[in-house]
Amino acid sequence: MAASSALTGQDSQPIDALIVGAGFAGMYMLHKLRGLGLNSKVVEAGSGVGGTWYWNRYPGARVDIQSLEYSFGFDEGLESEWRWSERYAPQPELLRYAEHVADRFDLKRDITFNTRVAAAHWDDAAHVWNVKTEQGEAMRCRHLILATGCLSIPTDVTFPGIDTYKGDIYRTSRWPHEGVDFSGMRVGIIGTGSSAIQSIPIIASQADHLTVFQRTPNYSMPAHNGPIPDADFEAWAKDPRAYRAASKDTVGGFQNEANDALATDTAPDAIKAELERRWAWGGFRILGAFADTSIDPEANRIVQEFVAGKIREQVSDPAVADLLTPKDHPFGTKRPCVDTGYYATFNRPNVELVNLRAEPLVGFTPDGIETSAKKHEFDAVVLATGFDAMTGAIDRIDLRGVGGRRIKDHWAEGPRTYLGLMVAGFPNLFTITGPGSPSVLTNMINSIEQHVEWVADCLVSLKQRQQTSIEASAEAEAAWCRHVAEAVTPSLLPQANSWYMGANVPGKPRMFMPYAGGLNTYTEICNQVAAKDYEGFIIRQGDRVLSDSRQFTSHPPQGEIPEKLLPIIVERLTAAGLMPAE
Ligand code: NA7
Repeated sequence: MAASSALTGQDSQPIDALIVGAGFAGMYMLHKLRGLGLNSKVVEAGSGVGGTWYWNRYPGARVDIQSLEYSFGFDEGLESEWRWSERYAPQPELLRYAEHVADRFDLKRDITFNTRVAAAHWDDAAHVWNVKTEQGEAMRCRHLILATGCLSIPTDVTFPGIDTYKGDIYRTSRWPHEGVDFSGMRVGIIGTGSSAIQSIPIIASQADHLTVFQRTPNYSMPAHNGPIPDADFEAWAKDPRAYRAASKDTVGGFQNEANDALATDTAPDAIKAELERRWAWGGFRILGAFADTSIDPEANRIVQEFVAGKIREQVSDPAVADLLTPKDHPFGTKRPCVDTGYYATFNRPNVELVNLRAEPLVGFTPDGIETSAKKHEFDAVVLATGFDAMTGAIDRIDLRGVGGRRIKDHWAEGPRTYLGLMVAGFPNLFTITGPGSPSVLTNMINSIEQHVEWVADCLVSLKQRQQTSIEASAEAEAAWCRHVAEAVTPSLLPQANSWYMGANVPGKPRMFMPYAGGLNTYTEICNQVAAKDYEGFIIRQGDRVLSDSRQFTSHPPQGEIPEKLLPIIVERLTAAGLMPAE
């Protein structure tokens, strides 16, 4: 109960909104609310803005969506004055962009840095959030907006004997600001996810020797990075509004030339030509090659084999190429990586691949890492071991809603939300790109813009009508969770042990967290919900309930489903209990 909460008894006037996090989401949220005359502040754990791009400074860190699309579109002045240097901007440039946004809109005067929120308790009587930071500061706000990022809390992975190791240990997600020079060193790296795949080629080019400890290989496509071709820039610059609108009106929030054709209906020569063309283009374009690869295992196998062939082309030792080829998950069911020279790095004489499946990691020694087969000596070790994705930054806050209910308890079987935006029993709490929203399956900037604008409209509507609180109904939350499951179940996505499923964190409930129905569909649903006077939400003025529509009745626009895929879809939905058996 709020009455017994340690966070009551504060007498300061509540501000309209407290935003947690000064990454792209928190910055735009602040700018937007300020423009609407709402008194808003941000607290940020780091000493600067940028979120992901503030923390992840490992060598080779860069965005994997093209920069022309991975940048804000909400302000034409900002858009026209910034010119990206490369197709896929490197982290330092992304951080400069974040700084530029903060300066241009004078955001820092309302951001408190080096401050992490420890607790936030809803006060049932006063209808405000009482917030406490790890630094001991107390704040009150009507609305609490978590812009805490989907990949911001590293997993707690540790290894026996790690404290005895005498060399340096670096985490990709907490890289020293001054950088690291590995020249002349023997280096080990644990992990082969995106962070490792981006950093391995650079570390290998500096170090005397690099040992890569791989448990599970990932699929990676070449970025073919370089300056933005003039033709691409001109196509974008001709009408950036139209370009952005087209990006947002896609499943992934970026342009991918999605093809309606089915691989299983296409002649082998034509498949090869299409996949080659997309591979040469680079990045995620291959994901849109055929409409059935995300659903039909047969179609997916065609792409798997194509990519395996590409790995063999790049890696001269066939045994190493084989080890680098994923075999445990369909293509695209874990976030594919986008690299610059990753596979070719294994042709270097100073790079060695250790297969932890055959030679498990025993632990650290004072001099390095021991596997069941050998002791490896290192001057430095890099941990590229991933994140407690989507929920980690939220459930680490002592967050308590109505009646003192803790978010951890509410999410004991996986994160339940309504639209990925709000949680039943947690009034006036918003999550930007939260679980249950398209978020990590999309271009994050476009998802952020859509969420920020929806939340801002909602707060304006509440204020105009002197409404004090909005809360997702339990019924709407349950209906949304079911819809999230319906959206992903027909696909192959749940078949991988991915961080999308919470599979990389021991003990984390297995549940596919992001909404797989597409950013375009999702935006349409959110707009319908708002247009129906926030259906599925309970709106109050003080204790008085003003609107209580409870049910979520909005429906996603129905796209055409190729007839050939229907039996697979029906079978999976039926097996999951999401469709009655005939
Ligand atoms: P990822 O993609 O979660 O990769 C983490 C890697 O670390 C992965 O290869 C893991 O192997 C490996 N790992 C984790 N724990 C261990 C232990 N205990 N022993 C050995 N290997 C381990 O994180 P990233 O930071 O690379 O990328 C995250 C996202 O950021 C990425 O998807 C992009 O969206 C940007 P495993 O697969 O579990 O066998």
